[in-house]
Amino acid sequence: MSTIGADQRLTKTDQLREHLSTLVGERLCPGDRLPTERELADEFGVSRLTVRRALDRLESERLVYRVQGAGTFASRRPITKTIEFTSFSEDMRSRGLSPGSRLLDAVETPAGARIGYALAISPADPVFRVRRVRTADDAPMCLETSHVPLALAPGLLDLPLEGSLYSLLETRFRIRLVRADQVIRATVLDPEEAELLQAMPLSPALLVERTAYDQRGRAVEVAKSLYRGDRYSYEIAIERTS
Ligand code: 16G
Repeated sequence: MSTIGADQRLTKTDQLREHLSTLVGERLCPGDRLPTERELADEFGVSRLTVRRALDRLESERLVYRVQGAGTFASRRPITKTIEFTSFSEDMRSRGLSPGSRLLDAVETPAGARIGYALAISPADPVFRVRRVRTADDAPMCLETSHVPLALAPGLLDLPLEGSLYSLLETRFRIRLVRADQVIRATVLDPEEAELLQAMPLSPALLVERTAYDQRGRAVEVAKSLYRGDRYSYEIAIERTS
């Protein structure tokens, strides 16, 4: 029997919750079944009520999900995003996941009014538009459309676009992106987006619109990133300033 109750500062429910959260995070794969309530109660020498409360917490934190009559299962953990300027590739690597891309299309097109305004160029000026499905450990995570002024990165479309766009901008064009304005909205996937992200139509998603600037303050990229709502989340550290 494993012991619980040695740490006086935490209730038994809290201790069991911590233990199970480590089990789910480190030893179980998404979809694996947890031991039954009875097994957990026996193993840890606690009541079934304590077990149920610990599982309720994990369920509300979306670390596990329950299926009536079948048991409790480890969830696919959402990837948490810190508010730090990163590329998709850096973001995924920092979470121990392998980033990837599937190129949908890459074209040269006039900027148009909205993108032109954000990039501080004329609506008639050409931009490159690159659409990619971004993957983490080969599973679709995000649908991304980036616009970059042709004048800043001539020949961009002749380069391999399956890797990191930001690395290409840095190594080939000496453009280092350092800052962005972002708007984050809740949305749902339309049928085409859902198919590309291998999700159900109308399932929830996070839409992030970004204008990214380089070290000289030039707007270099206007992008839309559409993340699967069940796989991605933002973590923001906030502090009281007064
Ligand atoms: C991030 C950016 C996106 C950029 C991409 C480059 C957000 C919301 N968006 O996904 O604008 O195009 O990184 O990533 O963070 P890459 O260098 O791996 O291609």
